[in-house]
Amino acid sequence: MEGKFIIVVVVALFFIAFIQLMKIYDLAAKVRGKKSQEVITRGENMLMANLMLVFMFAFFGFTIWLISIYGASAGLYEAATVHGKQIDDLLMFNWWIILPVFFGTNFLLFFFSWKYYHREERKASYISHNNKLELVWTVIPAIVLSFIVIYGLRTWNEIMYNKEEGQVIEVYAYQFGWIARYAGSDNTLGKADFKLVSATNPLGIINDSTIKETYVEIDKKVNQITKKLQNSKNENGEYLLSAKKVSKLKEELAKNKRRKYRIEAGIDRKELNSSVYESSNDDIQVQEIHLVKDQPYTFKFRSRDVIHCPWFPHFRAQINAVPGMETNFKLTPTITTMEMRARPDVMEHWRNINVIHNERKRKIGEEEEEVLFDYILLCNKICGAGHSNMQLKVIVETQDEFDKWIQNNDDKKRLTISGEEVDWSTTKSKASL
Ligand SMILES: [Cu+2]
Repeated sequence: MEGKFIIVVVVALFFIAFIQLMKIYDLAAKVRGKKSQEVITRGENMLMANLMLVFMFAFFGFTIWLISIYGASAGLYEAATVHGKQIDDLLMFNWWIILPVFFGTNFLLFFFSWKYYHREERKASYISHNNKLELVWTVIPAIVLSFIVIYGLRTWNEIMYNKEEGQVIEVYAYQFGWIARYAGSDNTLGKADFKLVSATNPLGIINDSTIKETYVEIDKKVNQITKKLQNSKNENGEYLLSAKKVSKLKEELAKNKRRKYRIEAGIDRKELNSSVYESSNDDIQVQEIHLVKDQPYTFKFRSRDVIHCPWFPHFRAQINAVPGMETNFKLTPTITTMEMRARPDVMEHWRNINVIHNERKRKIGEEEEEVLFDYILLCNKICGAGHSNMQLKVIVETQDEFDKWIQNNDDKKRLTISGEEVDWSTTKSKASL
């Protein structure tokens, strides 16, 4: 940290010194009256031309170095989904077109600047128009671009309009975390409504009991505020509280009443015991996502507050979670967590991560440990102060391992939301799929 700071200071000072030197040089030249600034010598032009070439080589070298370090892939390691491979192929296809064009055009740009630098005796030829040239630089890019666009569009359609539904899993985003919900044996998620979201019903699931609970909660608040207002009156019926406080309490009261009214207006009572709402009975809320290898899944995303961006980097899957609407993404994982951990490139990467991790642990006097690779769900949209906390572990496993996990309901039904422990038993859900 300190070292980096010193480097920044030194570089900044160097630039300031350089600018000051240039100023002095300029002044000195003026004093000497040797030449005005407009006269540029052949030597100076040549120097500029050569610097163009130097810059070109540095630019190319830096680009190649970056590619060698970060690779050309769309994410870490081999894509772990069926469509992920398609996305990586698409990206590689683009690279193979972009890189030759990048090197070719930049070479021409700098090479011509070098070759045709200004010389007194030389005169540039004047060409006002050339149809052939226009045709070449219009038609060739158009053909190449249409290849890129058609291939991209085809891949997009295959990924987004894939008919296979598979298991449905909902991912609910909030500031700052995720809740996942399996659709259960009927593979249909129970309806949910933002207006019913509470500490015990974080997804806002609609059913008789959650509505009742919410009403109890609202009534309690209404009673509290009403009592508070009544108790603060004197014998003449005047409030002892400040006018500001009274209007705030009244506002709060109206808000709670309005919430109840909205819930009542928004939920069709006739439908309440129909299958639409009963499908929530077998939904399972979890704190990590378990997936079975080679099985198709449909992820449905909702957001409670702001736009989040669910991102599975190893699956090459990302889509926004937008408040007030549902988005979805279909994917089929192809590599289990265990298989991924055993891959040589992954092992080497994590060996390095462990070296850094344990160095830090030693520094703060903590015991060393081995951290292992895991798939992860991240938020890829800066959504507030706790954005970086939005992580959810994802495990890809065999059917047997998954069955064992889903049937054991201790570790998956409890979950902490902003520090409070939530008891999931109050939200209706059965343990088995
Ligand atoms: Cu977020």
